[in-house]
Amino acid sequence: MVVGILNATPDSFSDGGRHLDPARAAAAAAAMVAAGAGMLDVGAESTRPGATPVGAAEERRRLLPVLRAVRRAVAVPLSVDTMKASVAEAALDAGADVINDVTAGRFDRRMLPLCAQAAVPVVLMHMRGTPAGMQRAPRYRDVVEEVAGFLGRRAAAARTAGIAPDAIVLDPGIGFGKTLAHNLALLAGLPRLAALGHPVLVGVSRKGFVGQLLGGVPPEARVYGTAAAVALAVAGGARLLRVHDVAEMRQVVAVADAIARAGASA
Ligand code: HH2
Repeated sequence: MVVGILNATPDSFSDGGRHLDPARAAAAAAAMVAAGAGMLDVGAESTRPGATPVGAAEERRRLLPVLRAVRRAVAVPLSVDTMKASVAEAALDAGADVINDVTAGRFDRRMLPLCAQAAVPVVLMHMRGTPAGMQRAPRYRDVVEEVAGFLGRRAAAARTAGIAPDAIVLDPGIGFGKTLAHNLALLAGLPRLAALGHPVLVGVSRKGFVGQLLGGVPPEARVYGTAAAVALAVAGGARLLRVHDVAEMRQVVAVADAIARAGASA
């Protein structure tokens, strides 16, 4: 499934400032669904490296008008990218269907119980540190094993909180406290994460590691590089691909998935 990214933020690294206005966000959402997005991920706090955290009141003020307008505009499931249970609760009241927590329920202890009580799926992502400082010399002994261990523990915590196993989605957190080498190792090691038994979501879209591999091109010029990473993520077992360029990545996913399935049944 292709998950379209819609950031109701002034400062996101790629689409910052473009979808703060509810009417514009709704139009962008409808266009992404028409282009083949099976879900949309709406966020109101940037988590790019060095981003300034926002308070819950400000996050709700940005998010809710956009979320309500998007909810009226499209019928696909909507996930909300937040680490705060109070924001998640308001978002679920406004029609969200899934919670995407880049801290995997560690920032706010009320997050996993809330998802259990509301019976909604949750995305649990790996991040080393916090967005403010996470790119300062991150180190791992074995990044794939450490991320797999972390995600396994967080999935267990989610099950203990009462979330159904098939409602738990795991995400290696590409770019969150990782060097280029760590990101590449994780993408190459996706089968190890898929073997944890939960659907895997991967977010590589226009990210810094793609720019690094392409000599520093800006986010808008990283579409083909993103396509390569998306194709190999599908081959590695990713089931959900979080992307900005929905029409393009829909093609990439359709072809990569067909080849991966042919290989699996051969
Ligand atoms: N990446 C970003 C934000 N949220 N959530 C999940 N589950 N996985 C990711 O890889 C992920 C995420 C960062 O990308 P973006 O939303 O485009 O930028 P920003 O954080 O600047 O808003």
